[in-house]
Amino acid sequence: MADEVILLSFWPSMFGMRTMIALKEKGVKYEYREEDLVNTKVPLLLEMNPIHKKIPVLIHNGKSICESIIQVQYIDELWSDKNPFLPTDPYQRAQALFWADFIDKKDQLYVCGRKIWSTKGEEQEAAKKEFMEILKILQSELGDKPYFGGDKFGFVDIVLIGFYCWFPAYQKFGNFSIEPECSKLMAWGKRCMERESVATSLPDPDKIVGFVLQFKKLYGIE
Ligand code: GS8
Repeated sequence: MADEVILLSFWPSMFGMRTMIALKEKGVKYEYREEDLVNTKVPLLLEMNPIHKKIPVLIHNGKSICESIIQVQYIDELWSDKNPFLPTDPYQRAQALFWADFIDKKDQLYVCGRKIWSTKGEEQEAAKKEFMEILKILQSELGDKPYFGGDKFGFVDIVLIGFYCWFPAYQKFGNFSIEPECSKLMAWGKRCMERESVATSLPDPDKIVGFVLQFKKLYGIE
């Protein structure tokens, strides 16, 4: 029997993009269901992710897997014959998991990015500073390698790349520029965008800018 794979997500979500890229890298056929997070959450989302009630949710043959990093790891383990994301060497594997955890630790990159477009003054300045510090740490981990794991697009790339299409929005609403201090990281983003799985999963950055504008208006954020 063929696998039934459903992805509940929301198009601007960098977390949902991870799972989508992972499924595409493995060539897994799946049904995409867009969730309306602004209005009412559908019962299926609440049933499949009763703890966090968040997207993305991966539903594989009726069973749910929650949290994007765990989904990417699950996809890698289940469809292990094609394009492995995590290295097999235990030390390298631990390193990849460390960096994935670093990116999401206390939601740091996500929360700083959100503060950049939703706050002003001191709070916004602090968020921009922290955001750039995180990016610089990530850039130094990337070093001169084409991808975080070396020559091949892998786990950490999948975890981080969704933020790349948000960069123009962060820059516009935060009135700053990432490129001067993080040109290697920007080049990495461009490189990842050459992959079909990434190019077809990341929305147009202008669309993200439009989404943020709409969101700010809806919630009365100046
Ligand atoms: C984060 C998911 C998340 O924040 C993961 O899967 O990696 N750690 C989780 N999802 C958001 C949408 S992305 O902005 C979400 O579902 N929010 C709805 C809500 O909070 O009610």
